[in-house]
Amino acid sequence: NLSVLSRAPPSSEVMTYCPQTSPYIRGPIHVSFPSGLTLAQVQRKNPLVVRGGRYRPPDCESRHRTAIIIPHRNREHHLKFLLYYIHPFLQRQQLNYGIYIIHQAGNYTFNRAKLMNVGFREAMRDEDWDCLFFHDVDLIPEDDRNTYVCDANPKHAAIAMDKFGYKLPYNLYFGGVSALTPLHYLKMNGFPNNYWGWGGEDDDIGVRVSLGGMHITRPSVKVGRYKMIKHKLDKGNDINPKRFNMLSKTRQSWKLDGMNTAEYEIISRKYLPLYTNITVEIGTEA
Ligand code: UD2
Ligand code: MN
Repeated sequence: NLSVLSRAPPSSEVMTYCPQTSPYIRGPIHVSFPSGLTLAQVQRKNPLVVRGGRYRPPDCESRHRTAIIIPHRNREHHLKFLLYYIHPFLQRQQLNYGIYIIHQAGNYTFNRAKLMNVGFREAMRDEDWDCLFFHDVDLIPEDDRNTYVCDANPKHAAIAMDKFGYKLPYNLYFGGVSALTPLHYLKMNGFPNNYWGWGGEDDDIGVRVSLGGMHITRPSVKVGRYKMIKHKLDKGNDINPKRFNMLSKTRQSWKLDGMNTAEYEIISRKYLPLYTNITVEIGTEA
């Protein structure tokens, strides 16, 4: 009897999907930076977050699997505040999620974009994520209607930041926080590996989106709001003087440099209570 064979299993065996729109979304978030906050406190406030900074809704099957990839070195004070805000934020969105800190080993010049390539490959080893959020450590989302799920095209989520007067600084801007599916990422050959130091890599990534045959989508200015924790340029992340010259060549270089050529050595992989820490040796400029 076909009708019996094709019947769905009894509902006690499968959790039903979460609603399309989470009932826990609240809208604007008041962001402040409480002094004396500790990671132990953040942990206590997030009892359902498990080893490696992973979470799934307890009462329904999430429709989305999102990995947050955060390039990092020497910003523990920012990381603490990001974790404090981002865990409850993602839980209110009923996501199945994981947080990855990609920590650059050593003191050589910082390379944000290459760390993202490491994060992409290493996160995909853990789970078949359907969306990756590439996220600066110092950006705190100010509205939970800014959902951390992917669109049909690469999404630039940090459209409105306090440091730019809550306006998009220029149309091709792709810095801060962006979201791509694994397919998007591979279509644009990931991010460049050769931008050492501050600047340029975000614009290169923006150009790769269109070279990969895609376009940038964004949430509304009302929702895509972020506060950047104030800071100075880090030691070891001097402004890259070659950035304009390199940017003029992205069209020639994007297929020769990117995810297909990212070489690195994993120093350690630790599944900590609030995040997975991947410490990586990414080498030096050629
Ligand atoms: C802008 C962009 C950023 C990137 C950068 C140029 C914004 C909000 N963000 O950030 O996406 O394009 O310009 O490279 O406009 N980091 C460390 N340790 C370091 C240095 C950097 O962890 O020593 C990480 C950290 O996640 C940080 C990110 O790299 O948020 C970007 O560096 P930044 O915050 O110094 O640069 P910023 O704010 O000008
Ligand atoms: Mn910053």
